[in-house]
Amino acid sequence: MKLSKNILSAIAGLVFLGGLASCEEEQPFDITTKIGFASPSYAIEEGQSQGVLLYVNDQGPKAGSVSVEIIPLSAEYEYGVDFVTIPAAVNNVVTFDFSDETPNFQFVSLDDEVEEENSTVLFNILNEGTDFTLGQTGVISTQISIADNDESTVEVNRFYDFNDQTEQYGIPAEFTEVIIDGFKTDRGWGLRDYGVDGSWAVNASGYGGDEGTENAWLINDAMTLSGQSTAQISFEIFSNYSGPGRIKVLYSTDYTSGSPESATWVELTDYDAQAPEAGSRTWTPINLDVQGLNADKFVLAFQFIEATSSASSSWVIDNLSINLN
Ligand SMILES: [Ca+2]
Ligand SMILES: [Ca+2]
Ligand SMILES: [Ca+2]
Repeated sequence: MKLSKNILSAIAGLVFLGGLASCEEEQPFDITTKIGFASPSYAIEEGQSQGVLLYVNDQGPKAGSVSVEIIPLSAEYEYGVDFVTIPAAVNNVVTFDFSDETPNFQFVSLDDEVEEENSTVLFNILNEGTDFTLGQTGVISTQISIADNDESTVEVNRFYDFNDQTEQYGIPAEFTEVIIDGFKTDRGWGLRDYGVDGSWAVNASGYGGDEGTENAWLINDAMTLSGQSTAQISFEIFSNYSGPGRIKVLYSTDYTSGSPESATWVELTDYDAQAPEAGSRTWTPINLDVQGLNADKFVLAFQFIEATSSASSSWVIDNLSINLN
């Protein structure tokens, strides 16, 4: 009997130890209410908004104030310019009332038209201003990556000083001359050494030769547009002789080849206000601006009109720059 009593005691002891062990397994649970972010990261596109969700590791309803610090990883990424939060942040800290109904604040990326690097913004839950105990390392921080959504607008430049174009009366490389049917064909455009400081340049003349009137186009090869929406055109112009004959500056986004009359052209009438008088013999800078291009290509042209075989003016163009961006 004594032995069996000892065995019973031992069994009771084991049961007791087993009970202790199961109590100890429950001990790691921390009864302190902690708050953290629900996701370690988000990815959005510029112009989109994202709810930044928090959670509390406790059953049942919980409410309290939460303060979150906003840290853009680029100094150029600014509150109020590139993003805002709802509720609004003060000194890059957003404070809001967390509850089961509103477990998040809102991050709103502001859209712009600037091509830029993708941006990242970090968020840290702050001890100060937060009614909850902070969660484990990792969940007190989250981040949003914001992808830029603007097209690349590479700047494209062309410049012609014509100084390596020395074929007398020739048409410069990357240009085509087209004379409209019925007009004078023996003059028009041609390379001459009438340019700035006696350099080579392209000259429009109707003087001499056959009877008739000029309608001669000098058309630059098309420039491909890939998102560029503006063009800046500059050149220097000089006029000999004071008779009839003038230049028009135009561009097209649908000209392919052949007669320019089959395409749509926009005349840059700002040229007329800047152009020198016929026969003034002074180099004059011209600066023209085109906005709001939305096309696949840009074609610049000069049209020489109204000059006749006798006593007409001529016009020299040098240092032509075309800049798209
Ligand atoms: Ca944009
Ligand atoms: Ca942008
Ligand atoms: Ca030149």
